[in-house]
Amino acid sequence: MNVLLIQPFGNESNNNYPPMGLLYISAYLRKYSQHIPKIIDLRADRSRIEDHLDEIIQFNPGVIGLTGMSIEWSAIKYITTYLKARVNDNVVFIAGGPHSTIFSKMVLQHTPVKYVVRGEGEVSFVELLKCIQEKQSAADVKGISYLSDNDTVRHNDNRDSIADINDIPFPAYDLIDVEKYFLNPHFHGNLNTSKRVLPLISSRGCPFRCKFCHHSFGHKFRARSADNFIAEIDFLVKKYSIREIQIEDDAFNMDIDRAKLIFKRIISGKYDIKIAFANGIRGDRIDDEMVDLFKKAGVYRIHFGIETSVARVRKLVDKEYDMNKVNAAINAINKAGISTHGFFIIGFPTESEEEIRMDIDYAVKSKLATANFSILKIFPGTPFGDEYPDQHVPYSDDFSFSYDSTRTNLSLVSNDRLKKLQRHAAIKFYFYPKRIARIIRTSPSVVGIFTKNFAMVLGLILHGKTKY
Ligand code: B12
Repeated sequence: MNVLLIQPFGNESNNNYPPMGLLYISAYLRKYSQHIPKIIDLRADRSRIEDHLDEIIQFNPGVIGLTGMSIEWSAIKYITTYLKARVNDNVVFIAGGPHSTIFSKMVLQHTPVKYVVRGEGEVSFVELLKCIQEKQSAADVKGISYLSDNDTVRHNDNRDSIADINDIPFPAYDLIDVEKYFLNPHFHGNLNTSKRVLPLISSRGCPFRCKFCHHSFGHKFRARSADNFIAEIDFLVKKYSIREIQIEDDAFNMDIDRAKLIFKRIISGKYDIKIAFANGIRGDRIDDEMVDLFKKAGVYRIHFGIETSVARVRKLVDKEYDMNKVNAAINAINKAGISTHGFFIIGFPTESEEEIRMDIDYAVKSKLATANFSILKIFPGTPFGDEYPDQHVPYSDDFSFSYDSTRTNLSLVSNDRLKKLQRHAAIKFYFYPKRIARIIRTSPSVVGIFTKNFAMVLGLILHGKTKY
């Protein structure tokens, strides 16, 4: 069966991060089925679905699948409704990815989507396509939700995670025009040393239970072997001459020995690439040997998910880590000349203005080079979402789902005050002489950081929105 997979482009999604979810399920599809995948990424070239209609009709898909974050919800709705009216009636619409996983009912009731694949999608998708092709019921396919004949929403049992992720083939980059992403890459943290940059994922899952997080890949940490991961770097360097990788794991250094082995292999492989930990790394699982390996291997930027430095709030959020170890890691990495970034969240339930200010002071005085201060969103499917079932972020527009909106606020601070504190945090953090000197010293491209990162900060200060 021809399977068309679409990455939507929404008003709020101003990045051109490659559609990793679609690239992985396509590769898996090709390895474990006869189906023929095709990917259309509207975000990569800011194109409209209307621009691709002829191409879609010609491909004649049996299934059309969409991915997307919540900030891309209106685009998911528009694209599925637009195509439903123009492709033949037998086409089955399927959705997956962060938004559809946590808002499966909303997606099934407000779009022509017949099935939602929740969470890790590879195995569920292959099984579901088999049912669709053989016109069998999908009632026993784990990990999916769908509209039953009487239009009630059915959620089949969750699927166990893939035990050995070394079984999953490398992302199917041949299904996209990779050169297009090298034109003006702005992925994660929008800071890159080269335009020939791609994201890599060396593990899935995170054992920690931070209450605001989706835990997209569950709590079991499943790691690719160093051989498997290095083979992908080798492939991307040889095939696409990449000069930089951005590691997107949720918990890359859970297994410290594996992490060190990977970096020893990158060093011995002489790949001459730059590396960023764009989605954060566990600051409490870093030692001097790891910092040394990072430096030698070309790591130039590391993000830390600090979220809050205030002990009472960290406990409340189940954000377990030893702050002394995290501070020691930030200091050592900064001393090694590697640029550091801190993710902070303000507006936690019962959080006071005083606690938010304590957190801002911590950030300002820290050795971090850059930071961003997001405002908590309570999404369904997160521990906070279970704890506050009637406080899920209400939808009025895609910005509602952005970490810059104040659509959910259970803190002791008013929405306006919270927004003012977010601006105050950015101003106090960035307009601090020592920080400016640190940014200049540790940034791979001073021009880049002032044009891109400061533009992001100014956008937040002036317009209350972080433009990625
Ligand atoms: C890289 C990243 C980014 C990138 C781009 C992400 C993107 N997809 O476009 C950037 C930096 C731009 C980004 C920004 C934001 N992000 Co972000 N990001 C990530 C991160 C760390 C990795 C994404 C990734 O590559 N995952 C790996 C791929 C393989 O996973 P996947 O896409 O989920 O695909 C799998 C399944 O979902 C499924 N699947 C996916 N699509 C489909 C489609 C079909 C048809 C099927 C069958 C299956 C299927 O199969 C795939 C393989 O198993 C994730 C965390 C995570 N671990 O995923 C957060 C995450 C996606 N981000 C999140 C959020 C909230 C944001 C922000 C909105 C936060 C903010 N500041 O406001 C911003 C938005 C910024 C903006 N305005 O553009 C949330 C999403 C929540 C939601 N409901 O949308 C996540 C899940 C983080 C979290 N743990 O809570 N992010």
